[in-house]
Amino acid sequence: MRSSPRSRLSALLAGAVTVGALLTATATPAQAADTPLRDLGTAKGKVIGTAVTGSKLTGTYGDLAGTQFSSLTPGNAMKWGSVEPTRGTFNWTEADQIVDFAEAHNQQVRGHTLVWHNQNPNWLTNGTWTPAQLSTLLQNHIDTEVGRYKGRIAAWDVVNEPFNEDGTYRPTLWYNGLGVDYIANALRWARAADPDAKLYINDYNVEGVNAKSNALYNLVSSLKQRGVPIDGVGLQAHLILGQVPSSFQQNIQRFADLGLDVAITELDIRMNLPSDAGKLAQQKADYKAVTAACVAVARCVNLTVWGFTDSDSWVESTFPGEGAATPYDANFQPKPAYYGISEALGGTSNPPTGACRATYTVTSQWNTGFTGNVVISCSGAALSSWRATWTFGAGQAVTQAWNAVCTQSGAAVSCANASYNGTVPDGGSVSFGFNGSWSGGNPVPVVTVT
Ligand code: 9MR
Repeated sequence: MRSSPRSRLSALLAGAVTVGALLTATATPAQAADTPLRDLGTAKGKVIGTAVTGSKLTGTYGDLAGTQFSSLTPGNAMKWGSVEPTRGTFNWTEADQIVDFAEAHNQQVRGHTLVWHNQNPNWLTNGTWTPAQLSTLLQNHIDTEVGRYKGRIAAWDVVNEPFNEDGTYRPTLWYNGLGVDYIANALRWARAADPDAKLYINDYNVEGVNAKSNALYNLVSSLKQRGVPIDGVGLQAHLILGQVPSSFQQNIQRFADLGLDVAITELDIRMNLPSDAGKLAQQKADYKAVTAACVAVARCVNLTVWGFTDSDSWVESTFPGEGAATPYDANFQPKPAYYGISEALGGTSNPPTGACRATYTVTSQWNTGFTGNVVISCSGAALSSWRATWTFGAGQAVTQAWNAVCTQSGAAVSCANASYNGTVPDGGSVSFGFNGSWSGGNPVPVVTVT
C-alpha cells in the first residue's frame, strides 16, 4: 500500500508495547485472548479508532480505549462550544486529557471539528457579524486550536457536514455569511497552522454513491484542482442495521482515485431495541462489510467507531427506541459486531462456538501489592485439566497463588490447575487467585487457556 508518513508511523508503533492504563482497585475488564483490533489494523495498514469522552478514560473504559485502538477522536471536547464557551475564555481540559492519553498509548488523534453548524458557543451563534468579522473569528479559531495542538494531531476534520441531502450547500452560519469559500479558506488556515496535519472534510450519508457524496466528490475534486490543501474525506457512517450501502467500496475507491485518503470517521450501526441474537448477527455482518470495504482500498487509512461501548453512544438519546450501535455492550463485553471488525481485519473468527476462556481481574491493589483473580469458564467445551498463561506488561510478579500452581519466568506466568480443580464442565467455571507485586503500573494482561 502507499505509505504516508502517518501510516509509516503506525507501522512503527505496531512493534511497540501497548501499556494498559494503571488499574484502580476496582473491577477490571474481562480480557479475551483476542488480538487487539489496533494490532490487526496495523497488519492491514489501517488505523483503528474510537471516539472518546475524556472523563471516562480510566478503569475498564480507559483500558479498552488504550489497548484496542490506535486512534482517538474527541467526541465533543474539541468542538468550538467546548473549547471557547465564553468569547476569549478557553477550556482545553478535556481535549488536553485525550491528547495526553493518546500519546501515552502510542495513539493518533483525529481532531474534530473546526468548522461546523452545531455545538458552537452561544456568543458566536447569537452574535451579529459582518462577513469580515465572521471571517476573522473563524481564522482566529482555527489558528488558536490547530496551533495549540500543532504536531500532535494526525488529521483534522476541518469542515464538518457542509452538505444537504440533495447535495446543495447547507445554509449555515458560515455558508450564509461567507459563501462557499469558507471551506477553502478554513483548509488554508488549518494548513498554515499545522503543516503536518492531514486535512479532511467530513460528512454523513455520503457512504454510498448518491447525490450528497457526488457533491462532496465534486467539491474535493475542485479543491484539489485549485491547489487548496485537502488530504482526505471522512465518511461518518452512522448506519442503520442491514443498510450498508452496496456502493460503499466503490465510493471509497473513487475518492482514493482522486489522490485523497479516506477515513471512516464515526461508524456505528443502530438497531431497534431490544437487541436479539438475530439482530446482533446482522450487525456483525454489517460491521464486517464496512471494515472489509475499507480493507479493500489502500487509501482507506482509518476506521473509527463513534464510541466503542453502548454505554457511551449518542444513538439512544437521539433516536428513541434505537441503540446497541457499537461493538461492545454496556458491560464492556465484545459483541458479535466486534468480531465482525476483527474478522475483516484478518483476526480469528470469534467468539469460538465452543471454548474455554479466562477473565483476569485485579480484586484489590495497594502501594506495592495486589490480589488477582482468574476465572476459567467453558461454553460449548469442557476441560479435564487446564493451564492459564500470560505475560505481565509492567514488571509485575506473582508472589503466592491458591487453587492453582503458578510459576513465573521473567514476565511469563504459567498457572496449572490444582489436583482438585482440573475439571471445568461445559457451562461451568473454576477460579484461582494470587497475590502479586507491582510498581509504576499494573496493566491487565491477556490470559490464554490451554
Ligand atoms: O457524539 C456527539 C454527541 O455527544 C453530541 O451530543 C452531538 C451533538 O450534535 O454530536 C455528536 O457527535 C456528532 C459528530 O460531532 C458529528 N457527526 C454526527 C455525530 C453524532 O451526532
